[in-house]
This record gives sequence, structure tokens and C-alpha cells, in this order.
Amino acid sequence: MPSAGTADLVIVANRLPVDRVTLADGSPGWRTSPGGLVTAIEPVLRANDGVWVGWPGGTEQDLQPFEFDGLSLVPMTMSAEEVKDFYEGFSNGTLWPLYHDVVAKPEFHREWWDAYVGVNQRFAEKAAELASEGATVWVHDYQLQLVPQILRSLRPDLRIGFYLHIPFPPAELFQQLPWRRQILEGLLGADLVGFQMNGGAQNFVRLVRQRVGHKTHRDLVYLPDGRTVKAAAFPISIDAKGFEELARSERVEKRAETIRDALGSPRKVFLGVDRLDYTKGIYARLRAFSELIIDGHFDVEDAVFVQVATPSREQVEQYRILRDEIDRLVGHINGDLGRIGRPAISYLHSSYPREEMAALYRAADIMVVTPYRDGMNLVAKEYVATRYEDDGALVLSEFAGAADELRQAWLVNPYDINGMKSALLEAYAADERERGRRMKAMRKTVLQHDVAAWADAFLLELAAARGAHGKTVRP
Ligand code: ADQ
Repeated sequence: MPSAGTADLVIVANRLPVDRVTLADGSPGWRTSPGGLVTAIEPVLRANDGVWVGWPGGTEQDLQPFEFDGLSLVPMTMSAEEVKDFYEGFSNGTLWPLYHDVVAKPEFHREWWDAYVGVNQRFAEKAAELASEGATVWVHDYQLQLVPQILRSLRPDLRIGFYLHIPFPPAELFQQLPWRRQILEGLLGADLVGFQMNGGAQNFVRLVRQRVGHKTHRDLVYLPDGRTVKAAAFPISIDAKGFEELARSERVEKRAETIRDALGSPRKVFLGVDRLDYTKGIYARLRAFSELIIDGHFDVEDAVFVQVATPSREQVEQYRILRDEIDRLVGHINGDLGRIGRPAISYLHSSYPREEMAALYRAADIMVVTPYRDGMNLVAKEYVATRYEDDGALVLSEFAGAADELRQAWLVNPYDINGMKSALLEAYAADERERGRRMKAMRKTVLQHDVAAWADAFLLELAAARGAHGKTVRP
């Protein structure tokens, strides 16, 4: 066993919670990445003298552990080949499409798998080196599914939790993976495996029974060595109060007004905000909107669609193809339907600070979230959190995890364009009372189940996990 380190809590994630930036004096520095995970985990990290292990992006090689804003960060390096084979390849060319209902075709390449094993091994070794005797290690997401098992073999004293942020697919799809058994065994190194939805946990337990042959009962897996592994759902959330406060600030209110003015003060603003990803259903939603104009339900003077799509994974071919397709579609729609100074779709590729996101949410009458499959979808929850006057409408795909909690949204099947058109139109035409009734209920849900509650629930369950014998981390 390697000698134990000093951290009582180790977070292991593909990415560090910071991005590389160039400071005013031209030297390289860091900035906290926008995102809920940092907000959720930061207080727990601070309370437990924790460290965060992850890749800062890029291929810089001589990175040392550092403190940023009071957080202890341990950067993992990645070679150009690993970025290609582990990150773009196995993580985003194999697992991402496979775990999202095969919306795009997953590719299976043996050299990608080899890189995945190698990177997982390095991350596990680093966590083993940093964790104190009996510490808690919380491993995140699909890029690191082998870490729990490797880590357990290096450090049997640890309490290990794993959380999957994306859906865990049904057996019928997971079965395609040539390395299906290794992935299942990798995850079984954890004491607790957390999923967004109950369905994911059930898929996992069923696969373990069928493919690995372990005994299972409800949400528990019994291993031959006497250990038990629990699989359960912990739906992730957002810093709801933080978003609401931001939305209430005068600056954000003013900015929201400016945005509406800049759009030409249309009667209604539709909004979509996504990473530019083929799982998000951007193409179909824009088509549905444009057909409503063509069918004469409204005009470009009445309504505009603002679509923010941050480019993502640009080296992966399927993402380039998608970007071209959407560029072309927006060009067509605006060419055919727009008027001078009044495009039907206002299309933006930028990434924005949280404040600007809040202003966009405030400026939007109808938020449109239509993924073909999504683990949760935080955008839907963020929109709800900013609507403190119980106004605004949410059109939400049934296939987003968020649809389980946000039942009062206008729920749609994103494969059904006519169904989507009807829902968009209903949300557009709904009266104030109807919108208010729905939003009020959704706001209650989002404010109650915030990201702090999510982290607490996971860590409490991990502390109670049977078979774990380490120290308990304070949520
Ligand atoms: P994502 O697929 O990235 O997350 P999502 O849950 O919507 O999807 O989170 C996106 C986050 O990025 C939101 O917090 C949003 O505000 C932010 N964002 C989006 N566009 C932005 C822009 N242009 N500028 C700035 N910020 C932007 C994965 C899973 C989800 C799951 C989350 C968390 O795919 O299903 O909800 O992890 O577990």
C-alpha cells in the first residue's frame, strides 16, 4: 500500500474547477470555471481540508499542485495523444454517444480504450497518494469509471464514492461496449455509485447481475469478498438561491432590459442555452419555431428566438458536423423569414459569465430545453430559479432528467416536431395565471432541492454505506 497522504477528502474529476487565463501582465493565471459542481463541492472541500485532482485542459506538462481561492488543486497533465485518444476518443467519441441513447453512433477503437485505462490508472494513483488513512474519495463522471476499482486495489482503507453526471444506459445499449465488463467492475470498486435518476441505478444493478454475475437485491450488489456496493439516484441541482439573488440585482434587471431593447422589443422572447452538442436537440427546436412563423401563428415582430450555443469538443468530428448543420439552418431561417433588423433567430456562440446568463434568463419569456437525452439539464433549473415573480414558461423535453422534478413544465417529445410546435405555441399563448401556477410549483422544487442538498445527500449516504470503514467526512 502506498504511504497515505494528508487529505481527508479527495475530489477526482476529469476537469479542475479552474480554467487557464492570461493575466493583465501577460503571465498565465487561473480563473474559477463557471459551473455548479464547484459551488456544490467547495464548502465541503473547505470543511474537510480536501483536495481536487483534475486536468486543467491543454497539454502543459510541468504543472505543480497549487492553492486557488483557498482550494487545494492538483493538476493532472495530459499528452496530446491522451487528449486525442482518452478525451476526444473514448470519453467523447465512445462513451458520450453510447450513454445518450446512441443519438450519434459510438465508435469503438482499441487504442482509445488503452488510453482510457492508462489515464484512469494515473488519476487513481494520484488520489491514492493524496488521501489520508481512511479518507473519503469522491470520483466524478464517465471519463473516470475505472478509478474506483484501481483505487480500491491500491488503498482498501478508503471510502470511495462515484457519481455519474450523464445517463446510465439500458442493458440493450450498454451491451454494445466491447469493454462492458471492465467498466462495470471499475465502478464496483466504489462503496456508493450515484446516478441522476433511479432508472440509471436500476440499469447498472441489472447489468452487474447479468454480466458480472454478482448477487443483487434492490439497490445493493453483494461482492464475493463480502463488500456491498450501493447504487442510488441523487438528482443534481444548482445554487438556486445564488441564482435568484443574482437575478434580483439591479445590474441584471437593467441588463435584461437592454437585451430586450436590443432585440427590438418583440412581444415574446424564446431562449435556448446549450453546449453545442447533438444530444441537446437544437436543430429540431429551431425548425419547430421557424415552422410556427411559416404557418402564420406569429411573426418576427412578435417573437424572436435567442439561441446561445457554446462551441464544445470542437476536435470531435460529429461536433463539427453539427455546428455546420446549425449554421446552415439558422442562415436559411433568417434568410427566408427575417426582415431588416429583425432576424427570426439570434444565434450566439459565446460563453458568458453567470451574471449575463441570469440576464438572458430574465429577458426570456419562454425557455426552450429540448434534449434527446440529458442526465439532468441545469439550464432548465437555472431559468426557474431566476423567475422570482413566478412568471415565464419552460418548455422541457421528457428525456431530460429535470423533467422528473419539473412536472409543471410544458413537457415535449423532441422527436415529435408537431408536438413541439403545439407546446411552443401553448407556452407562447398561455395566460399569466397559467404560467404563474406552473412556475410557482417548479420554483418550490428547485429552491428546496438545491446543489448543497445534493452534495449533502450523497456524502451522508456514502458515510453510511455498508462495508465502508473509513473516516466520515462532514457534509
Ligand atoms: P451539460 O451537458 O454541460 O452537463 P447542463 O446541465 O445544461 O449540461 O449544464 C450546462 C451548464 O453550463 C449550465 O450551468 C449553464 O449555465 C452553463 N452554460 C451553458 N451555456 C453557457 C454559455 N454560453 N456561457 C456560460 N455558461 C453556459 C452535464 C450533463 C447534464 C447535467 C450536468 C450536471 O450532460 O445532464 O445536468 O452535467 O450534472
